[in-house]
Parts: sequence; C-alpha cells; structure tokens
Amino acid sequence: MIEYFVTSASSFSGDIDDLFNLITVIIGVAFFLTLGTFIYFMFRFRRKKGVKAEYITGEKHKEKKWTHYPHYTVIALDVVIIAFNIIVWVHIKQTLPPKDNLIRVIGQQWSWAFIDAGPDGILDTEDDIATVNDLHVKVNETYHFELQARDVIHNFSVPVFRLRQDGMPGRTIKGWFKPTKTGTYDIQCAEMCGYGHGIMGAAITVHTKDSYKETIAQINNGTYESHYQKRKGSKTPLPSDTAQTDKESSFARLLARVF
Ligand SMILES: [Cu+2]
Repeated sequence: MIEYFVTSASSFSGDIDDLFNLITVIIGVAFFLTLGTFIYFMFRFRRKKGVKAEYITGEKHKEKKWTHYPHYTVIALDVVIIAFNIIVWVHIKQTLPPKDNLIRVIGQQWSWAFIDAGPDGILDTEDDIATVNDLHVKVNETYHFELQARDVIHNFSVPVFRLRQDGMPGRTIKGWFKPTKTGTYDIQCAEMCGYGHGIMGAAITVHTKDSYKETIAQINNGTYESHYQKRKGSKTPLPSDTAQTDKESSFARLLARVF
C-alpha cells in the first residue's frame, strides 16, 4: 500500500510497511465500527414526538459491559501492535548484521557530509571517499553508518529505506541499511534544525557494481557531476552555500539579518 506512494528499497522497508499496514487496518476497522455505531444510534434514538429521553447512569452490569468489552478488545489489539513493533525494532535497531561497507554520515546546518571508508573498510585512512550531499552505495550490500551531528540535532532520513535516525552533537550513533533497488533517492533531514532545515536535502544513489566503480573513478579524476545537483535540474549552489551569496537583497541575507 505504502509502496504505491514511496518506493520500498531496503531489506527492512517491507517490515516497516507491514507495521504501518497492520496499524492502519486495526485502527481503520475500529474507526469505522465506532463511527458506524455512533451514526446508527443517532438515527435510531433521534428525537421522537411523545417519547421522553431516558436517563442511563451506566452503573449496572448490563450497561457496563458496553464499555468494558470494547475496552478489552482495544487493549488486546494494542498488545498485538506492540508485539509486532518489538519484533521489528529488535530486527532493525537492536541487531547489527555483518557489514560489507562502512560510512560516516555528518549532519550540520544545513548539509550532509558523507565519508565512505573505501576498500580497506577503515575510516580516516587514505582511501576514504568524501562527498557532500551525495551518497553513493552499492546495491545488495550491507552498510554500517556512524552518524554524527556538528551543531544541533539532525535526523538522517531516507524515506525509500524507511530509515530515520537522530544524530546528536557529541555522539556517534551506529546503524545499518541494505539497499535492494538501484536508483537515486531522497535524503532529508527529519528534525527541525534551524531556518535552513527545509533545504537540508541530499541524494543517495544506489549503484550496480559497475556504475559504482565508474562514479568513484569520476570522483577521483575530477569529472564527477553531483547526482544531487543533476536531480535538481540546475547548477544552483549547494544549500550550505546560500549564506555566502553576494547579492545584498538575497533571501539568505534577509533571513540572516532576521535571526
Ligand atoms: Cu538538520
């Protein structure tokens, strides 16, 4: 159902969608059932000539069961939802499957920096590949990420992966994902992080082995063209550059003066 609106492109996105579907069905059935009963009663017991309204205290057992039974049902369904939540949570957040690649993701007002550990799998070495607002990964390989924030809380969100993780200044938060579909997708900061929050977008490109090699070669020889910029269809400067614009009347300058 959700796939119809947002592609599902990671190994665990299906599990998250299942959770959403489960909750939607349970809550949806309860919603229409309650509303249906309510509307039926409105007509069934509407004002009629010569009929006096009855005063019901709801204290007798016969009356109380109409409150209790739905209440127990709601609690039982809550338990079902929570049980499925825990299973998915343990699978995605508490388990770290063996990694094929390691990256560091750094959020800052208002851009994303990515450092791929490269072939040696160790960060902060010569073969690291650093990019801004563009993340390149290989399809069907497990990535571990180390998420950091430079200034305030950011949230590394990749909707097609159904992935969201807060980044906290001063902490390194570990997580993982495994892309399953090639293509270029959105990355968006999902935590209000200042007036530039709305433009804190980036792109993730999921490559086949060959196209990954090609892109990395382009990055290394300087012919690389940002997928993020290409996707935006323009050569406008990166969001993080807008504050450095020269134009006196620019929107960024205006905002900078206000704040
Ligand atoms: Cu942010």
